[in-house]
Amino acid sequence: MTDQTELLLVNEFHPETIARLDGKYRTHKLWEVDSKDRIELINSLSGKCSAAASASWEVDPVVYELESLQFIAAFGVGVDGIDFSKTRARGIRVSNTPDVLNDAVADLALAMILAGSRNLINADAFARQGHWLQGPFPFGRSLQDKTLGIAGLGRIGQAVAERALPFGLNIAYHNRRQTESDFSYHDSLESLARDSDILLGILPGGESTRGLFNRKIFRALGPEGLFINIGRGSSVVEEELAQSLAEKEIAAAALDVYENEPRIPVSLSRLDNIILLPHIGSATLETRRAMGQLVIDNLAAYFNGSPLLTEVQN
Ligand code: NAP
Ligand code: 8YV
Repeated sequence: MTDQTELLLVNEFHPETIARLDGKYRTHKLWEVDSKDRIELINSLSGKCSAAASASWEVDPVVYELESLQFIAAFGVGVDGIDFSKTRARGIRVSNTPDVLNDAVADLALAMILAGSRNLINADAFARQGHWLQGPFPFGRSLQDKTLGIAGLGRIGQAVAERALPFGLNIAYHNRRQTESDFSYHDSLESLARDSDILLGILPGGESTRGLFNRKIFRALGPEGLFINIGRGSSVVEEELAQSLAEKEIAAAALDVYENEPRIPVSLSRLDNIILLPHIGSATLETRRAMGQLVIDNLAAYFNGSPLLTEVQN
């Protein structure tokens, strides 16, 4: 039976989870309301509704106009969509969905490493289009004894490293702080890039990582280097990546994330030495369901007055 607790749903982050929340709470769907009428909905919920659920990377700022808002349950681990200056100032608590997506994102990272090293997407087109009849496909690159540089050795970065070791890759990494791992630490991204054959970004978004992957880093990676980004698009200067790829300052790239999703710059999409994926790192049925369950469990904990399962400390 639906209880009468009011819940604001900010965007359609996962239809299956939304349907489960519809069955549990009195839900209000912000995205179904015209932008100009949203403030009216928000005002009508004032004093009655204290919780919202939203995609973690995208939150309509009108949500902060809800005076009684005390909790945002975010679907996703990267909380760059949350305005922490507002949540901090107002004591609004935030939860996210860490760890349950590590395996799916790390699996995709390995798929990108393999597809990039062996040029799989172009190989498929080559075979399909009959070019094989004119001669063999150009050689790819082996992984054994190469160095995978991980920018962001956190939960997902660690899962990528664990998968990469059996392929014979050496692991190096850069974080702001050295971890306890035995992997070789670089205190700058440029030094990591210089030491890497494959440079993989799995950094959060936000101001501290904005534009970190720029031409200087691509030049340090070098003409045989493969660049992969599965963290946030805002960490890459996309036009400089396009120039480095076009001028063969690096060999190839594979991206899952972009600065202005779902838009991908033409300067990137016209190149044939880049693999472009539509932000599918966590997009498996099982993982999205587990993320949804964590949103549901955090909301239940909030409404019961229990500790949140995965509160973001901000
Ligand atoms: P995490 O455990 O917090 O790891 C983030 C790592 O990045 C930490 O090791 C952190 O170390 C490092 N870092 C943060 N800011 C940095 C900076 N300015 N310079 C250098 N290193 C920095 O997070 P996670 O769970 O692994 O997730 C990482 C990110 O992946 C998320 O925030 C999200 O943006 C992205 N993601 C993408 C997908 C996808 O579908 N493509 C899916 C899930 C997550 P220090 O704090 O020591 O610097
Ligand atoms: C998205 C992600 O959240 O968790 C993250 O930070 O980038 C993804 O898992 C996902 O696209 C759902 O919005």
